Amino acid sequence: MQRTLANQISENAGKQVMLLGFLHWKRDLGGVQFALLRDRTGIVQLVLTKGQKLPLAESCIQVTGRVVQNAKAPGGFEVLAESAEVISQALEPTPVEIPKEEWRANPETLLEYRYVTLRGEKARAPLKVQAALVRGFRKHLEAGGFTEIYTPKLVSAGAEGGSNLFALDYFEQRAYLAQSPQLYKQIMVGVFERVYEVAPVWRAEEHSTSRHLNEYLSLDVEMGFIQDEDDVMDLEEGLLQTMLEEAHMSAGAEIKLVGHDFPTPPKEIPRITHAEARKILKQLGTGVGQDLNDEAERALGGYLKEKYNSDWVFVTKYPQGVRPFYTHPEPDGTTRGFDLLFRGLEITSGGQRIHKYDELVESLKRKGNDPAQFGGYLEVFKYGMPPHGGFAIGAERFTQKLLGLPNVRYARAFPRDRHRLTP
Ligand code: AMO
Repeated sequence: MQRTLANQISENAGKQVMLLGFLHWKRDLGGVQFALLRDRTGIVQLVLTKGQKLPLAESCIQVTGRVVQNAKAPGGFEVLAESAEVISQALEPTPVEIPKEEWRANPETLLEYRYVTLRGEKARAPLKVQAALVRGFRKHLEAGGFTEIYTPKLVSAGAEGGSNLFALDYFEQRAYLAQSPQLYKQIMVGVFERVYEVAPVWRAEEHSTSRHLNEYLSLDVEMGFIQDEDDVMDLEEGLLQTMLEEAHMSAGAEIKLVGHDFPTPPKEIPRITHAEARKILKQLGTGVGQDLNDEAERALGGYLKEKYNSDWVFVTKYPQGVRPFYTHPEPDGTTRGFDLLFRGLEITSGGQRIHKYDELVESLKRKGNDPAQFGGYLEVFKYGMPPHGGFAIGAERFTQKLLGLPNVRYARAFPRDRHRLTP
């Protein structure tokens, strides 16, 4: 008999089915036993008679039986099981009860036993939504003539500056884990004009926060022959629409399960300059530094929601002091660098880049870098580089904010943070 999946139960009402999955939960009520079987698509309620013996929760089972209607069962149907065979037996009870504890248990416990707690429906949902977002990302860019690239993750210099680099021994040399594919994606603009990458990056963040990971998935885009950074923001607007549509389409059940107010795709995102943002924040009485701190980002998010009913805002024209060396400067001391805030949190940085050799060398020096260290990157600017720009979306942070997760760690299967290297 062919396998029936949990999400195909209703269309099989009255029929005999064979299910494969994990024993999610069981309860013995004397004369009759209830159980839940979980597969990749969802959950099915099983009704078993007293004699049928069930293994420990999370064992893999094969069940055959008839589908009947029951308004009280999840999805309105259940299976009267005639046989339940164990395919792979769980050897021990799970450290937390998967159906019950997934959100209520202490986060430390959830993360420590992630290899099994991830099986919970609500625990796995963000990963499914994220996979859909990434699929939308690829889909939109492929349609726009972008080529997927794969850049080195072992590098000789940091692209983003700062001290958050992981160093390692590379034979006789010092190497680093890539903080971003920034320099390579720019080089690849000279090859394909339009490129993107979906890959992990590493940041040695000393502090443990609910928004920072030490390893995260960076969704990177770079495109050539632009006028200015507005072209890049236009691209991101369309891209976000496709990403959210794909999530709605192929992870709608998971979005519903998490039960957060998932946004509608943004048609047009308000763009305000950094100087305007600072003015607004001053009026609101929020302290601001050169870079917008978390409190400022949150306050700005709240203000824009009220004023434009928008969950999204591009903050543009950041000052030179707070942007990396590759950012295209403006004569007035600002840059063509922007951030995208979603519900008061930065989920993207981007901008137009410097594409002229001399200016790049100058900018490197101004930021205290030794141009000799950037040899392989700098060289390419001697051979004609178009005006170009791009951005990167932090996949986990975006997923976290979209789904209202209390911690960015829940948007990564096996998060790496200040104190966690396993599982
Ligand atoms: P930036 O350093 O701002 O820009 O990073 C881009 C986006 O990545 C996410 N992010 C993080 N997510 C989780 N944990 C972290 N520690 C972390 N750090 C950053 C955020 C952020 O907006 N090269 C530029 C991008 C570009 O200009 O194309 C860069 O990496 O969502």
